[in-house]
Amino acid sequence: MKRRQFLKSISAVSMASLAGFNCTKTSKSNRPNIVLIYADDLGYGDLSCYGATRVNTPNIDSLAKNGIKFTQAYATAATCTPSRYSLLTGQYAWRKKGTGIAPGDASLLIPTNITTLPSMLGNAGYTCGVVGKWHLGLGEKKPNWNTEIKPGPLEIGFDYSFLIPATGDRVPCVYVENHNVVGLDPSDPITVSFEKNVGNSPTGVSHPEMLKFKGDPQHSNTIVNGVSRIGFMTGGKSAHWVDEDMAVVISSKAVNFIEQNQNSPFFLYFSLHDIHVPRVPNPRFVGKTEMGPRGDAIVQADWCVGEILNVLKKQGLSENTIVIFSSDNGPVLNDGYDDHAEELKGDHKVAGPLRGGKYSSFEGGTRIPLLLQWPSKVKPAISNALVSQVDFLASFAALTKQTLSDKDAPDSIDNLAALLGKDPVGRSHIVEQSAENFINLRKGKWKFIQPGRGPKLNVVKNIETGRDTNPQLYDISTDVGEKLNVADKYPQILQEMETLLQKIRETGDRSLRS
Ligand code: NG6
Ligand code: CA
Repeated sequence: MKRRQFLKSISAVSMASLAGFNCTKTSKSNRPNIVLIYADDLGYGDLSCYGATRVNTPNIDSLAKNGIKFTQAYATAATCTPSRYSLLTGQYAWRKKGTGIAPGDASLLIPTNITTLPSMLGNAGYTCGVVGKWHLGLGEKKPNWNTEIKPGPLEIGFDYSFLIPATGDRVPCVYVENHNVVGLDPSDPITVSFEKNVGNSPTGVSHPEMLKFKGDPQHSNTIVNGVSRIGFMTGGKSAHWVDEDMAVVISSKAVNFIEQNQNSPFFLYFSLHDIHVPRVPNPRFVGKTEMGPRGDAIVQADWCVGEILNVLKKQGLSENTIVIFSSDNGPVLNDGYDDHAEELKGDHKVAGPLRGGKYSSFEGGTRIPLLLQWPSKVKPAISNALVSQVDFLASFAALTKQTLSDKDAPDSIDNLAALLGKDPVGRSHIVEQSAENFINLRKGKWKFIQPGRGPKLNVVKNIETGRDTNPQLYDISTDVGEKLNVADKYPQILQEMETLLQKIRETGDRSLRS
C-alpha cells in the first residue's frame, strides 16, 4: 500500500472513530480542508474589498471581512502558466524551460516524479481535486483528445480532475474529466492544430457574421459557440463547451467534489475561467455592471465563490476549512476580443494604484488580491506581510507536518505564520517574473527591474511592460506606482539587489533562507 493510501485509510478510520469517540483536536486542526480559488487575470483593483467601486463582490468581500486581506501578496509570474507551475511545484517556473504561456496542445509540463502541492497533501492524507482551468499541458506528447489523456493532474498527485485543458480562448473547447474528454462521440473525433486549419470548420476570418464579438488575428481561428479561438479544431461537436455555462458547470463540479469528500480532509484547487477572455458570462450576470463583459465576469467570479462558501456552510465545514482566494496574474483589458473592456471601464482602476498589468514587470503584473479565511484559527485582519503563492507548498507542508527534502519545492518557504496572520513581515524578498526568464526583485521597500530590451509599451494591450535598457529601482514604500526611478541615487542598493537576484538564480530560495 502506498504511503498516501495508507494515510488516507487511517483518516477514514479516524473519521469512523469520530462517531463514537472524541477525535483529538490537534489532528483535526492540523489537517483543515483547503480550498484554493484561483481567478484568472483578476487585478489588484478589481474587487470591491480592494477599492473597486464600479463592481460589487460581496462573497469575495466576506473573505476579507472574516479572514485576512493581504496588501502585498504576489503570484510568481505575470502570466498564467508560469504562475500555476510555481504554485503547484514550489519551484520558480523560470528555472524550467518551456513553462511560458503553454500552447493548447502542450504536453504535461510538471514532471510526474517530483513533489507537488497535491502530492504532498496526498501524503498527509488529503483527497485532492482540481476543477477548472489547467493550462499546464497534458499527455506525454501532443495529447490525443480521442483516447486516454495522460499524464495529467492525476499523475502529479490529484485524485480528481475536471479541466478546461488550456484557456477559454484556445482550442480544444472541451472539458476533460480525469483522463477523458467529457461527452465525446467516438464517431466524431477531435482534431486540433495550431498550424493550419483542419477540416472545414468556420473561422473568424471566413465567417465573421457568426461571431458574438470580433477577435484579433491570433483569436480568429476556429469558431466554437460563436467565439473564434486561438487554434483550429474539428470534430467533438457533442463535447463542445458553452461559454455562457462554464462558470455554472465548473462550480457544480467543485461543489460535488466538496460534498463527496466532506468526511476526509480535502484540498480543492478551484481554478476559475473568469475573468480571462473570452468574457461571455451567463445571461444572469449580463448587465450587472456598467463595465460590460469584463465587469460582469467579475460578478460571475464572485458568484462562484459564493457557491463554494454556501456548500461549506451547508456541510458544516466552514469553521475548519481554509479558503484562499487569489489570482494568477495581473489585469488586462483588451486581451484579444472586442468586448469593450477598455471603453467601458470608466474610472475603474484594474490594478488599483499599481503600474502595469498582465505581462508587465511593474507591480501590476504580479501583485494580486489574496484573501485567506479560516474561521476556527485565523482572526480577521489586514496584513502588509510579503507573501508569495510559491510558498503555499512549504507552508501547507508545515501545517500538515510533512517534511520536504532539499530537492522538493526548492523555492518554497514556510511562510505559514504570515499566511495565518501571525507574522506581519513575511518573506524578505519576492521574485517577480514578467516574460519567460525575465525576473525582477522586491526586497523590503525596494523594487528592482533589471535592464532589458523590448518595447516599453505593449501597444495592443495598452500595458506598460516595464522594460527599459537602464536598470530601475523604486522605493515602493513611498512610490507604489513606480514612477520615480532612483537607481542613480542608490547605487549600493542596486548592487545588492543585482547580487541577490544572481544568487537566487544559482540556488533555491529555501536554501538561501536557511
Ligand atoms: C496570449 C494570448 C492572450 C492570452 C494569453 C494567455 C495572443 C496575441 N494573446 O498568447 O489572449 O490567451 O496568451 O493568458 O495570442 S494567460 O492568462 O493564460 O497567461
Ligand atoms: Ca492568467
